[in-house]
Amino acid sequence: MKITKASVNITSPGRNFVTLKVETDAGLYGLGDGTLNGRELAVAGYLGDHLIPCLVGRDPFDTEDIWQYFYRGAYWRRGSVTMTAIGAIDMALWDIKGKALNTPLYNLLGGKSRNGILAYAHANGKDIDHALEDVARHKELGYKAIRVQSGFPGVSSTYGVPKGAGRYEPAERGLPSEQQWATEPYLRHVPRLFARVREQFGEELHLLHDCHHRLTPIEAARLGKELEPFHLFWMEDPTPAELQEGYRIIREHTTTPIAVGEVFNSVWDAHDLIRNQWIDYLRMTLAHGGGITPMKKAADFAALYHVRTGFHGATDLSPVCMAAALHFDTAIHNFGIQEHMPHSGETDAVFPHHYSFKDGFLFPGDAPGLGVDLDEKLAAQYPYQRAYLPVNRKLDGTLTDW
Ligand code: KDG
Ligand code: MG
Repeated sequence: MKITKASVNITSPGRNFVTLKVETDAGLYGLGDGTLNGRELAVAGYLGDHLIPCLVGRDPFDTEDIWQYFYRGAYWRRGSVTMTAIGAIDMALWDIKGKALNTPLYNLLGGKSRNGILAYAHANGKDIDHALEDVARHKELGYKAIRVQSGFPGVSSTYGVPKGAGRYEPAERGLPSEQQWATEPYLRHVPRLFARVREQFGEELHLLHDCHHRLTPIEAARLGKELEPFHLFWMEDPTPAELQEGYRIIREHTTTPIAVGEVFNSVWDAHDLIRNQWIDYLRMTLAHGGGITPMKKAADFAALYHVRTGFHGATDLSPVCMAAALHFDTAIHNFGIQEHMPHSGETDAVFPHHYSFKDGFLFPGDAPGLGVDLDEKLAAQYPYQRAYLPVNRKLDGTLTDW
């Protein structure tokens, strides 16, 4: 089989998505997600200008060699744009492989290690009472694991909490908006939030919280320690991870499990975190981590150190990435949990798919390959619209970490 053509589709059914379609002389095609929130056109350009010309003519079964060719052959390695572009190609090739062999992707990665994928939802509220209402709503929908975020006194808006009614979408159209941050009131507020959640919902529910990299290691250590009585499933992104050894400080002070990595793009971003057992869950996704080929190796490496996966699954990853993630989650042994922020009806219509949700679990379906498609006609009705994640500043105007 030979690759005859590859093209990039950009569509915005409520938010922007970049999809790579790789076509072959066997009449089969594969899809890969190349969406990088707020930097979509950079990945599309990188694919179109630099990678696609080198892809045409190759055998799509050669997933390992093609991945190494783009990773090693470029001289310039890593970075979110590069790795998302390589990831889109890799995902599309595995989709073709599954279709050619007439089997779902999970069978190519080890078969079924479990029957369903434990999913966690997002519950948000402008204050504790509203957050509790949203936890109750998600529990009613069947979720067994819920991430809880709420606004806190002293700031006018908080990242991760919608400003008005309606569904929460991290990116906003137009230029970046600015939001506020204040560490002390946040640190006082979060233990109160989780005390109330446990009081109302008991011990059975898995609870998660995302700090969005806003804390220093010692502040995160304090928060983790104060959250211990509420037995969180994880505390996410407590501190930026460029300095991996910062996580040692958190680890030495608290038994609250730690998840990190939605901004990572290589196993080298997590090498020390994993081998020193400073984290419990790796959140790097298939799309941003360079695709299925390197992520299988990263997951196997993590397994040696008792680290499990907890893939990022926010709405900025398209249904193509969600489908790939669910096959991966089904197959690997050290799966932990999968983030699930359901896409809008418009997005689901543009990307018809076989995966499904029931009683707190996700299922990849049994269609060959990824089991997801792109309705190009419908996609063309939603042209790209510039959008960014918000920027956050402390009350004195200083930019925060992300
Ligand atoms: O693109 C980034 C957002 O999806 C991210 O900020 C959401 O932190 C997030 C999460 O855990 O889903
Ligand atoms: Mg996060």
